[in-house]
Amino acid sequence: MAIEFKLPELGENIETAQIVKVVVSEGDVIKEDDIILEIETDKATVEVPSDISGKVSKVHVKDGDTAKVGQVILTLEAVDAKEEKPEPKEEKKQEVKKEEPKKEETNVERKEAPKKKETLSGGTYEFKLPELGENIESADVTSVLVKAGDQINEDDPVLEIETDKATVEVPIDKSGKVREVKIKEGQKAKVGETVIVIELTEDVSEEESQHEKKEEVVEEKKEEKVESEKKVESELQSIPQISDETYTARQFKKELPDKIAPASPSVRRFSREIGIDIHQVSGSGPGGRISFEDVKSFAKNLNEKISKGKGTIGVSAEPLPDFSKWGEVKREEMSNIRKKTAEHLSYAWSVIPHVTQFDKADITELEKLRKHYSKEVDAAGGKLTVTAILVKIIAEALQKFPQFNCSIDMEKKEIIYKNYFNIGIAVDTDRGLLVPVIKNADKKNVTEISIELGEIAAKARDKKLSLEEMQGGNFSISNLGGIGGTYFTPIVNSPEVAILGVSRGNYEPVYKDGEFVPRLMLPLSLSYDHRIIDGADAIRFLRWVVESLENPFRMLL
Ligand code: CAO
Repeated sequence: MAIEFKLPELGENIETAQIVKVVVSEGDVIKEDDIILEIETDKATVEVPSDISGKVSKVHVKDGDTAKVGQVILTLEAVDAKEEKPEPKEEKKQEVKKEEPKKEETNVERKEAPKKKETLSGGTYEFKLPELGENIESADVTSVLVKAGDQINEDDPVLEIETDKATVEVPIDKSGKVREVKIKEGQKAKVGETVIVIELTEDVSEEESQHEKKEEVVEEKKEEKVESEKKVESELQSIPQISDETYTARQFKKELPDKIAPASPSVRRFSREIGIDIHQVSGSGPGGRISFEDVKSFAKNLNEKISKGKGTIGVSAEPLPDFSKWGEVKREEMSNIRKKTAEHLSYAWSVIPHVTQFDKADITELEKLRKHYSKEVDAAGGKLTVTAILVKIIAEALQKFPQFNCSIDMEKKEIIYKNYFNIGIAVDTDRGLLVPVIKNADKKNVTEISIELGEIAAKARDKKLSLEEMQGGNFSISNLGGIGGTYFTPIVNSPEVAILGVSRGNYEPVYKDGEFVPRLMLPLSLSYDHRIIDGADAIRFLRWVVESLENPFRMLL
């Protein structure tokens, strides 16, 4: 009887795929899960395994064709189990191996291996529910994945369980034939309770197969390496698509079970979880078997290549057009300050989930005070400006709202609260933006801050700032009001968690006591890191700043 294999669903909105390689030929006998095609969609390159078994009587597509989802790819004739002799199978395997070296040790084949040996040690092994984590004593069995008579290998998942923390698959730690399953779906199993009894299989297969495959592996390794490097290169060419590719591959595997990579289920799962396509990983174990370490080192290398090659966070620079086509152009190397600013701000923008909160402060009264005390501050050698006053107000606010005076350590999942109050001031220079820091602003009065602000701004413009003077900031202020503007959205100066943008103070009609009166209003923009600061905290902080500008006496309370 003829059976048709059609191109399966490939994911949402994917209707066609390009056939990169047809791996089988007419006359081949294929089994369920054997790879038959390598295809490329606009999102990923993936292998297509068969979901049926039989002898290929007709291949309807060729390399380079475009096939539609649902299109007939192969016609197969059902074969008698006996007809599936080892000889042709071996031939086919070798052919396939030339194209796809890692296919040689599929799960299907691994499951067959012990059958060949059939060497039972005679011993039985009681598999007990392993430790599941601190304070977890039992788990609900949501699924039993094996039954009596099944041949299973070390690392095969045998149960799916649910604790109060997670749902996980439990892999077995020995190979053998299931004699008895002592637990049912829906039951509770205690840690240490015997859940499955197996008849142990002597693990001679590993050694033998290693010997058999040794020569093949050496040759295949070379091909595999070249293939894998090519894939990494192509991945680097299309970094923005990495997430798409991973997503599609995952979607795809939901429909077509992942039984291709020569790796244990736990390694495959780990690889999936960290977004690595296991087919790109070269295994260092016997027969190219992929270990946890192989996946980790692949991911590490990929990350290094990405950051070296691109200098940006996970986003490649788009190729530039030839601008000279449209007119005269001049290329100029970036200054060091510009390079650093570009890298630092790209990093902050990519990593920090930014939100900007706006508000306005009525600084009419403050302006009167500023003018009144200006001469005094002038005499002391400073200039009493709204920036200097804001430094003092922010130093006070940081003490009242400690989550604005911290940094986040995402690696350790910790928040670092600082018990000092250093404020960075963005200074506009002809070489670009510099952010010197006023240290311990909480311990200085407004006159001292005004003097220091004048000094560091002058040093910044005269290229006299030391590195030390630009380090250690907890919060930044960027005042563009001297130049103009209404509102803007400043970028948080990572690893700080918030920044105050100040725009130009202007007289506006404000409705007060039943009439419109002219008031000097200062627009403020507070950008913050939403990982650590919530919207409600942000507006409370900004309101406190606004009220302190409107009534400086408030700071003394
Ligand atoms: N609204 C209205 N007027 C303002 C103002 C505001 N928000 N901020 C400052 N001014 C006024 C000052 O009162 C001063 O006026 P007078 O000379 O009449 O007194 C004038 O503008 C210039 O002020 P200043 O710049 O000398 O002093 P400052 O302390 O307010 O600012 C500094 C110091 C270093 C912040 C500022 O010179 C500067 O470089 N600003 C640019 C910051 C920047 O580039 N940010 C962008 C970072 S992101 O790209």
